[in-house]
Amino acid sequence: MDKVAVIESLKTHFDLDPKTAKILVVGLGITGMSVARFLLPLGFSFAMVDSRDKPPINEEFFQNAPDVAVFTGGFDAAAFKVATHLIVSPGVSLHEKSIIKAVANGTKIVSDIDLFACAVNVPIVAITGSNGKSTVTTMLGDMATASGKRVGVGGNLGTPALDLLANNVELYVLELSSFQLERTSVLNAAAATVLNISADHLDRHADIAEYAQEKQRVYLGDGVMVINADDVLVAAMQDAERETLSFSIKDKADFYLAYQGDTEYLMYRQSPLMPLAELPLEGRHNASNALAALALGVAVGLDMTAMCSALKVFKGLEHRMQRVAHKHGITWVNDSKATNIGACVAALEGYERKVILIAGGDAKGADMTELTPVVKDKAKSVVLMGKDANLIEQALAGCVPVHRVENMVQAVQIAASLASDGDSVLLSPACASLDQYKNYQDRGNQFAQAVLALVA
Ligand code: UMA
Ligand code: ADP
Repeated sequence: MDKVAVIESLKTHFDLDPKTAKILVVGLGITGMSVARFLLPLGFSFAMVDSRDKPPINEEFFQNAPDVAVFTGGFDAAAFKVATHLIVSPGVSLHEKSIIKAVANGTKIVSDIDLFACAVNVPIVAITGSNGKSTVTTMLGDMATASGKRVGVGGNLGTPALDLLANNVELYVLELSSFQLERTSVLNAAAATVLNISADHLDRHADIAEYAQEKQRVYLGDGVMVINADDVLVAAMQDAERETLSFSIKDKADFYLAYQGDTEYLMYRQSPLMPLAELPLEGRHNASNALAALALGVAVGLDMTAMCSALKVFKGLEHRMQRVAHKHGITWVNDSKATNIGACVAALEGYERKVILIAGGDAKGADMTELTPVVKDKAKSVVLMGKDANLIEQALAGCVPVHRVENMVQAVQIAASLASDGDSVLLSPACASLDQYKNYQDRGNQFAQAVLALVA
């Protein structure tokens, strides 16, 4: 990293000058720590704050950075008052009183993604959307590696963007959440996409229009816009002045699906790329994900043959439509990462025969009646648990038998009693997990354990 060039860029875009800036890093999670590791060697003075009483503290870092003041157990008013810049972690709402007050007093908000964009001089691919971000980000990372590129893959996926910075990287692929995007003003990705928009995080965004607007920020700059032509909210984001690549699983687009003879192919304009059947993932939504990844790859010059080879061996990610067991004619599928309605709908739509659905958890303010038509069409019964089970039960009233349970072991037991030969039992909760589980992985693991114990 050329420190002088990075500081110049930070000064130009954010007035961030190590000689004058007083930075407050908000959040001591992995984002906050990646920011701290970035700022320290550039000579910035900064403090850190976290509202939690016991946030994770990296002792080793603070031993080597004795000048960095740390405030925990609330947002220290004095720390906010003196700050010229706040670098706010994605888990902290911009509607926090201390942040609103600071902004009103002229303090600037910067994100870790802004800092990253100022530090990078190789292409960035930015991926957002309500569903499929992690899948497409990982797919594209694999495609880049198969094309012989040294690639850094992370962001909301897990590794904070700033922790990816390395001298030899030729391409960065970032998954970005709406929280990361809402506080980002400099990105200029070489290629970017909003994969789809469906209701999510409405407990943190005013409404779906505001949520879509935050997602649209992924297209900031003048890079190639990769547009999902099947999604009206995304298609409306297209800018006629900008270079665009479209994808669709319904109609003709730059990347689309078409039959040649009896075989359905992934297509790029007039060229068949590979048979869809060679994509080793369940569900039409994964065909959409593959087309999006191909479009992004073409936009940054990856090799088409290498990209298709990577798709043919892509195994998918854990907790997304993952087959856990097939025993006594019953298939058990873990889709615990379906933390919103859109993902659950996509999962159900992939089935030809009716399934037994296990759902429920924290609905995050979403309107559960959006589940009703597809559940009616694709589920023969529904097992519900968690904080918003009532809401879902009301939404499904009269259209499908509903069974209420307290925990995953009960859910699996009752699903087993309802299932017969040839059925699938699908955990696709349409809700966040945090009301009952550590995270969606924990929920998926508890499902898998209960299933394996039952079928053993
Ligand atoms: N928190 C406080 N007070 C604070 C700071 C944080 O209570 O002062 C809480 C937050 O509400 C949250 C937790 O602490 O519950 C962590 O928040 P954070 O902003 O410190 O998060 P990081 O550890 O930095 O991780 C973040 C992303 N987390 C969130 O957006 C909540 C990670 O996405 C991401 O992988 C990581 O940065 C690297 O970029 C996780 C996530 O759940 C996987 N994302 C949401 C999603 O995918 O739906 C958006
Ligand atoms: P994200 O990172 O956006 O949460 P993931 O790839 O982790 O996306 O998948 C999350 C959930 O969404 C899973 O349940 C998965 O089966 C589902 N999903 C993946 N891609 C899509 C898509 N294109 N449309 C709808 N649902 C999808």
